[in-house]
Amino acid sequence: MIPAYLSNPFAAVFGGGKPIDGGRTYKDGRRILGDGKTYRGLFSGIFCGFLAGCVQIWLSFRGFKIMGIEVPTFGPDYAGSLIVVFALASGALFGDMFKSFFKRRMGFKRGASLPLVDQLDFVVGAWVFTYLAAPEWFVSSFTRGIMLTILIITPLLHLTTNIVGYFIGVKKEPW
Ligand code: CTP
Ligand code: MG
Ligand code: K
Repeated sequence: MIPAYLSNPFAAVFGGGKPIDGGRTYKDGRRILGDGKTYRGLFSGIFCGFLAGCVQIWLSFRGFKIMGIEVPTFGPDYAGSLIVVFALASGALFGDMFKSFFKRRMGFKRGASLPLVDQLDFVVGAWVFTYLAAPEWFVSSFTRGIMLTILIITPLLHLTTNIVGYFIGVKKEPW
């Protein structure tokens, strides 16, 4: 999940400039996505998440231990792993963008809080993209156990990073 977890904050750090919707409004008169979804954020976020995933794959080449315990990382299919890493990083930001579209339709302004949805949009996006790229990743009960853990800890983790982002000035709101 590291590529998905990193693409979001890096989009916030490097984002800005031309909005993806080009400033256009939808039939309802509201912005299609809003100024919070920019090309720079999208591409820099995907790039950083992908890069982090490449480091993970490189580490799994060498074998990766924390406190002497072998950490299961990627299997020997490195090409397949690169695709999954890309799916996680890009799916996270497309999930986030998809959510913004629905937030605008519901009349929520850019940055308005939608609890749980704001924290899990990128997780769902990352999983949908990964499922499309490599459905075999979802078959094991080990994976399903991890998925449940992620759904529980992510809202807390996300809130913590956003509070940090707010205080260092890269986020406008602490959520
Ligand atoms: N960001 C960006 N491009 C993206 C995603 C995020 O530039 N594709 C940047 C924006 O500066 C955005 C910040 O990261 O304000 C935080 O992202 P997020 O919380 O997802 O956006 P919000 O501003 O809250 O907008 P929305 O209400 O649409 O979620
Ligand atoms: Mg937000
Ligand atoms: K978000």
